[in-house]
Amino acid sequence: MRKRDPSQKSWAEPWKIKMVEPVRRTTPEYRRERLREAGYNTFLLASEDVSIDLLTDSGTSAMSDYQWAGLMLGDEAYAGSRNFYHLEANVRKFYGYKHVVPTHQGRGAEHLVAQIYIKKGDFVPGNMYFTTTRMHQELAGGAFVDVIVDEAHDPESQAPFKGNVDLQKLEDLIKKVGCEAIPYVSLAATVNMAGGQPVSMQNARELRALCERYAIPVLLDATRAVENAYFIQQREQGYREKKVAEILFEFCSLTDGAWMSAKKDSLVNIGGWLALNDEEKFDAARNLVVVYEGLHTYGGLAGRDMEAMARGIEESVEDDHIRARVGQVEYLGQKLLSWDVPVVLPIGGHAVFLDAKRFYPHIPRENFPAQTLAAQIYLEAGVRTMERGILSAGRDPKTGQNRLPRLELVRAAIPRRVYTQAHMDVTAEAIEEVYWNRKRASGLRLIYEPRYLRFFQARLEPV
Ligand code: PLI
Repeated sequence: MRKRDPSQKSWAEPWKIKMVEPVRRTTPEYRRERLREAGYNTFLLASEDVSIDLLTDSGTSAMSDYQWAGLMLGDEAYAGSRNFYHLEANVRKFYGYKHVVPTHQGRGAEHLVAQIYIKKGDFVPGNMYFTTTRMHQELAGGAFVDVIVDEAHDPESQAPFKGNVDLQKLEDLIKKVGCEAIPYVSLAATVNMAGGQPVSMQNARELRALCERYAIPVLLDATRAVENAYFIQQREQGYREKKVAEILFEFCSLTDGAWMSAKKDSLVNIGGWLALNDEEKFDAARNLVVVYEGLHTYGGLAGRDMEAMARGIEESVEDDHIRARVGQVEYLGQKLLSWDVPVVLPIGGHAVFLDAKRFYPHIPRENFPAQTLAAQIYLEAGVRTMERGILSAGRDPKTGQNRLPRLELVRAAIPRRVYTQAHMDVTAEAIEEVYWNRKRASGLRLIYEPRYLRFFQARLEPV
């Protein structure tokens, strides 16, 4: 009997569509006007003026019928909602941590973690910064120190685990500042700003051993840890036969706690949590959450939201789901690669990242090549993407100077279970056309810059 090689077989999404939402199409003239009004910042466009929205994979996923059914079972008690206990049980079961505090979203948990662990003058090493994570570390009096492997800053490196921590860099920092000045290691898996790149199990294990020697906790940004587990299954020796759920559990067991934006992996439109194994730190978190989010059994969420999150966790770790999710991102990335469009390699878990430095070598960094590219992609086809370069990096709080990250990227993030391959085709074709006409683009300059996380609300104009 003739059989296809399993590695050559197509995959299909393990779901079918039950409800649809119309997408509006617009003309280039219309978009040019909207872009100008939005100060050339894709965050300031109205969603209704966007045809394919790849701004973010955060809170933009489609929930399943199982999750929607869960919304109807919301127990909206102020205290002790049954949905909280379901959420707590699933965080324990799938992530393995002892104690759980819900928060309204990821940055709510980042705020608590930073306030509880960091004291003024501390250093927080991490595998590349993330905007809100670093902001909360700085607001708590800490200074973020990048200890990711060098390959992470090289968009052309094809290393399979570009999210890994460089243990030498970390140990050098520990020796320089002393372990008392390091409240925890901030480990993200996958690493968003590096292009959705994963951390290997081996690296996490070695990190754990190093930190144990110096009694430094390892805290995980678990926002896309399921995607990270999928990459371990695909790329790391010894994990091919393991389920993603098992790999996730093992990975988390190498850390002391985690914060979560459930708006990504967990397939909900709002929600997050903080989970800690340490009793005392948990007690502090349970106390502080009352001040900023809500009682420790709802943390700023409705009971129904916690139910959707509990159910989303179960669905997120299914092997078929995660294969299709990352597979769709890979599909878009490979298409662009086959047309020689410069993208970050390897293709990440949640998004395809375009390398704006290679796209627009003639646009100087101070004229925001990546912001310019995001604007051009919207103009071309109504596809919304996001800058991840010098604008997102912001200014050094001490010197006030622009931070200059090596990476100057545009992110096309794919919401989960929302778009079809045809949407990916249209997106790829639009980006290719922008690439054909790349020499005609000129940069942008800032005309308004907010104090915090400037990329969200900055306004620009063409130079
Ligand atoms: O947007 P929040 O507050 O639910 O989560 C903050 C957050 C924390 N860590 C990581 C790795 C993130 O990616 C993250 C949020 N990311 C957004 C909004 C994004 O568009 O990637």
